[in-house]
Amino acid sequence: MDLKKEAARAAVQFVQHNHRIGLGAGSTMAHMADLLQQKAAEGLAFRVYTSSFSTARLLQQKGFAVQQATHTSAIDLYFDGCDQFDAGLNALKSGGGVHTSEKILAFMAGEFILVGDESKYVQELSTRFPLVVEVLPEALTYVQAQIGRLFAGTTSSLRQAPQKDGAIVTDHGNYLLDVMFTAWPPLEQINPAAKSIPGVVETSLFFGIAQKAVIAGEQGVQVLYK
Ligand code: ABF
Repeated sequence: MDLKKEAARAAVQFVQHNHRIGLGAGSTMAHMADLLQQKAAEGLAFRVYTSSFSTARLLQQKGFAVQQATHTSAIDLYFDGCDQFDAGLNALKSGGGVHTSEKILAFMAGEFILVGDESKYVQELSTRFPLVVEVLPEALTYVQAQIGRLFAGTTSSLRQAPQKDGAIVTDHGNYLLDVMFTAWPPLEQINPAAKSIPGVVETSLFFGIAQKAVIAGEQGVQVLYK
């Protein structure tokens, strides 16, 4: 059984007529796109937005006219996967490096709903995932030094694209710093501290944003509320 698909199947039930729906990136969202196509075929009317180029292409292939987030200040629901989330629905979303666009839509949404298999749900976020910081290229070295000062004991590295033999550049033309912690400081302190550094665009810690999480496990599907 594909648990991510089962979670997506349960999550798509929250979509109502004329909703403005946002989708993030990743394989769980690919399942959401499939299931939304079925909902549309059954006559449900809704508009779709996305933070991810790859999800946009997928949605367009399924016949959706993907709306540009630029032209709206609010959407109804934002669905996204994550690397991990904790009991407070605080999430690390560092995989795709598209967290800046994801966080914009997550804040624009009336409800941000995390979707994934049960492995994503942990009591405490693990430090095996980095805090990913999107950085303006001109500030790279400065931000890296400041992060080392603000977060003692961390190590940070510029995310590389091996196949291109260089640094990864985000959709916004910025760099990504993967910051590894040995232990998380109080989560609520991380974003205010990181974003106080000039040149930091956004971090991959989604603290206190999600209202719901839909997770699927061998025992079935659960909806968790903050
Ligand atoms: C993106 O996809 C990232 O924020 C997150 O790390 C990843 C989750 O992927 P999957 O749904 O394939 O587990 O949302």
